[in-house]
Amino acid sequence: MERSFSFIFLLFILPFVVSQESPIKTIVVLVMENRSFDHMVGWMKQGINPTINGVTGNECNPISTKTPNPKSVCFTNDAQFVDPDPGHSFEAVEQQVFGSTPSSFPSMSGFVEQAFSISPNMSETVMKGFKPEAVPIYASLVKEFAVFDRWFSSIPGPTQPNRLFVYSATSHGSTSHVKKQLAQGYPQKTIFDSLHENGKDFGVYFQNIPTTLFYRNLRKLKYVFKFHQFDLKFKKDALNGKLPSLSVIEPRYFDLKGLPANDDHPSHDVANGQKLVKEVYETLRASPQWNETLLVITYDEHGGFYDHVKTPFVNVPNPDGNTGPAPSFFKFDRLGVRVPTIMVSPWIKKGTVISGPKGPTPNSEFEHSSIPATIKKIFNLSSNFLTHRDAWAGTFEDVVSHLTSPRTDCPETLSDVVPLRTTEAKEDAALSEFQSEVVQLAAVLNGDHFLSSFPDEMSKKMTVKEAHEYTKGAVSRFIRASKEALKLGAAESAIVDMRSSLTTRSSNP
Ligand SMILES: *[C@@H]1O[C@@H](CO)[C@@H](O)[C@@H](O)[C@H]1NC(C)=O
Ligand SMILES: *[C@@H]1O[C@H](CO)[C@@H](O)[C@H](O)[C@H]1NC(C)=O
Ligand SMILES: *[C@@H]1O[C@H](CO)[C@@H](O)[C@H](O)[C@H]1NC(C)=O
Ligand SMILES: *[C@@H]1O[C@H](CO)[C@@H](O)[C@H](O)[C@H]1NC(C)=O
Repeated sequence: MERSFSFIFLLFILPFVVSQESPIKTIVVLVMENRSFDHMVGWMKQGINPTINGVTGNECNPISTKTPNPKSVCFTNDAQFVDPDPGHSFEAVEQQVFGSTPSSFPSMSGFVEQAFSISPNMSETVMKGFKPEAVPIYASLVKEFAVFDRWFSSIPGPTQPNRLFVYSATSHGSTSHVKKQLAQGYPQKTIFDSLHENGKDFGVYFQNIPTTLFYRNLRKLKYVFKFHQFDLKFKKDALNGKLPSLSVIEPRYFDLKGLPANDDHPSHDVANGQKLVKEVYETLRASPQWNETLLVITYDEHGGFYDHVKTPFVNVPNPDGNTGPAPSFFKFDRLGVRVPTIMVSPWIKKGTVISGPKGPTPNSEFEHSSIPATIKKIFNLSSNFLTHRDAWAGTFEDVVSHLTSPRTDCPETLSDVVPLRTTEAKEDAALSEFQSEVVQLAAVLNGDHFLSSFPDEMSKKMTVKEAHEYTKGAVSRFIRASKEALKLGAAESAIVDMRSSLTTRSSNP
């Protein structure tokens, strides 16, 4: 009875809902690195908005999940500059979420134990969150706009697989960083391809290197004009009202003196991440496109930092039939740890807190695949969903549907940010795992991956500063050669092969 009633009701309202256009014409996405929700914004429950599902300080983890009556470490609000990097491989996250005793229930009890296995100090580090004053830009944005307190990373694993989900709703079976696959480029369709098919534009504003080039399709000649240097083009395009339908901002991944990394990856200073968010916000706020803009800020994964919300594990669909490698053969049927997600638009009511989505299934959640799912909806793309995962993920177009006109009281500037780190960037340091993957990508763009010593040996010897120089050179050569190849009449679907800089080969053998 109730079912048929809602059916009639739906029929009645459907034509109205479908013809209602979103006020949003530009979506700007910024994905930061490796921090959990509780670590970045959990304490805003106390200081800013009690309806946020954050922390109280009563969240504790035992030092061991195996021995009886172990000591425990509780969550505190004194997060500071963190060096080094807590564990966040697939196996480390298993232990953080489930503890050491075999279990299928995510007790979120193994963070301290897993960190303790790295170093005793680390176990305290992972149980620290920032006071709102220490992340003043997020404090302002959470007060003024929307925070999502139930948004998960797409898989319980590290950076690259999670980043791949953001624009393609799958990691094509990767649960870790698979060097060969990263070098070849991942083959799956992306939301960029869907936008392109529908005549919509996109742009990637990068600082060191566009990691979106880990998708093979994005290396095709037809997309070469979509890549822009953030410093040269982002402000200019925004001020001229020229931002495309989807603008992706990639942070600086290398930490240099005078040009500090701003991706928030430990040990990078989150104050620099705050400065980047401030710059992006103020730029959009001053743009003639402001009234049509939605800014989405999220984190690829939790970076090993504690979060108290149980990771969803019921009816999460495998995206595309791929499973992970031995020994886990992960079925992609669980989500990763909760991460901070903040959204900004003059169409968002002040102080909005959004928890779970309203569908499309009873078990749907917000996770990174919600981004392509919502882009498809807001721009009414006729392309199919990318995988089963974005078809399932909650969409967030609703966040801009509660006002009848854009707000005029949004701050034009945000507060200044004080550095948390007192020392200089360590530009002579060895590369982190993530940075060495970036160098690997650069090596492919440069054609150097065919040399036997490359890139494994070379990236082991490189300092951060050298890697930055190398990467910068490789990206600009690749882009220049791609433009040249187009001019010479190469097929749009070709990818430049830098072995000989002006020859091309088809990407569809
Ligand atoms: C967060 O995760 C990657 C790099 O260290 C992973 O390898 C993981 O190490 C961390 N993320 C980054 C960007 O470094
Ligand atoms: C969305 O696209 C369909 C065709 O694919 C069209 O019939 C419909 O009117 C469009 N809706 C809006 C709001 O533009
Ligand atoms: C642990 O902390 C102590 C005191 O802060 C410090 O001296 C020591 O170097 C740290 N050890 C590690 C492994 O970080
Ligand atoms: C945005 O909309 C508001 C309210 O209608 C208006 O006052 C303001 O001038 C608009 N801003 C821009 C940049 O168009």
